[in-house]
Amino acid sequence: MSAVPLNIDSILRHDWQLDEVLALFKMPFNNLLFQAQVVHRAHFDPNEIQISSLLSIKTGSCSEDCGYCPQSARYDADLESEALMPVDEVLKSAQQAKDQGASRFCMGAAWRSPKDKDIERVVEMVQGVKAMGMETCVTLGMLTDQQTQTLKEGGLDYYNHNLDTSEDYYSEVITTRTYQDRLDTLERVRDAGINVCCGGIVGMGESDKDRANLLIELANLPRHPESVPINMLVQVEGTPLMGAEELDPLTFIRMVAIARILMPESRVRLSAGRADMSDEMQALCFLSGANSIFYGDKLLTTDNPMTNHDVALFDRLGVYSGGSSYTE
Ligand code: SAM
Ligand code: DTB
Ligand code: SF4
Repeated sequence: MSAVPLNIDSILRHDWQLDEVLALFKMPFNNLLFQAQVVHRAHFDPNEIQISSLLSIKTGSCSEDCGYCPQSARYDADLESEALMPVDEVLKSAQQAKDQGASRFCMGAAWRSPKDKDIERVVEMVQGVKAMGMETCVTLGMLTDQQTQTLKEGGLDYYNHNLDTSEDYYSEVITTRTYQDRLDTLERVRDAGINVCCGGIVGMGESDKDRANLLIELANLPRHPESVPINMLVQVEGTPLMGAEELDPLTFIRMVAIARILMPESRVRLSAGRADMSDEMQALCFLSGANSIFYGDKLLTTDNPMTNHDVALFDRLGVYSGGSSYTE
């Protein structure tokens, strides 16, 4: 029935091969979802979803050329740039996120890489958010060893840094830093003992082979990322990827299911793009093993579903928020 033997005691594998992952992309949809759900239930409460809220702490004017991103200075995306926010404003926003039920607060900055003095302020933010009883995540671009260490000592729980796509397709989307640059930052974060949040974007014109290779790259890291965000491209006017061919929603759902099968113990996060998904599509993503979301009316610069809509959806599906910690 299945291309990969069902093994719910799953020893975590780090040796996935392209042919077996491509076979998952081609297998009957019902079989794939069943397999993903079996793996999911062996490792998680199937009705519990972790929720994080996002805040853009430094917006726009980024020197990189990521073809999907409205924050690149190279594109004209009708975005107001903002310098690094003061700590007290960030903490106000974190308190609101906590009051709305988020268990983790993720702070994102439009940098290629931060300056050392930026890190000092980010550490103050991390400490303030932790003092409120929430987990912390930041995404700041490429890091040096010293910056990574400073963030770890400041108490940071997670670092988000995405591979975005396969190594082969990467240069179609980004030319200003390499795939290896990203892998180097991920290794620093892992070695410093910070939880890794790493995933990618689907819907940028890539093939199933690229999607499979991205998931293989993630699963074959020495340790699986604790959090794997699967973003559906948010097409933004002015960016090169505006007008990319619309993705078949079933392909996105397959991506989520295969991420679950390859990385059984990771939180698979249904990330950007939910505002363009039907409730039924999101329900199928949860059935496929997605068990975390970004919650709050905004992602970094683009719209997310309204919180009252998400509350109603959780209620209709009988799912609840919880399960924050992935402590060492
Ligand atoms: N500048 C840092 C970096 O690139 O690592 C951190 C912020 S960056 C906005 C974080 C991630 O957001 C990107 O790696 C990408 O995966 C995702 N992202 C950005 N724009 C997106 C879009 N239009 N649609 C979907 N995901 C997007
Ligand atoms: C991730 O993988 N997705 C989030 C988070 N990590 C930082 C960001 C999505 C950004 C979508 C475009 C925007 O709102 O600017
Ligand atoms: Fe800059 Fe990050 Fe956007 Fe790339 S994804 S342009 S690095 S903010």
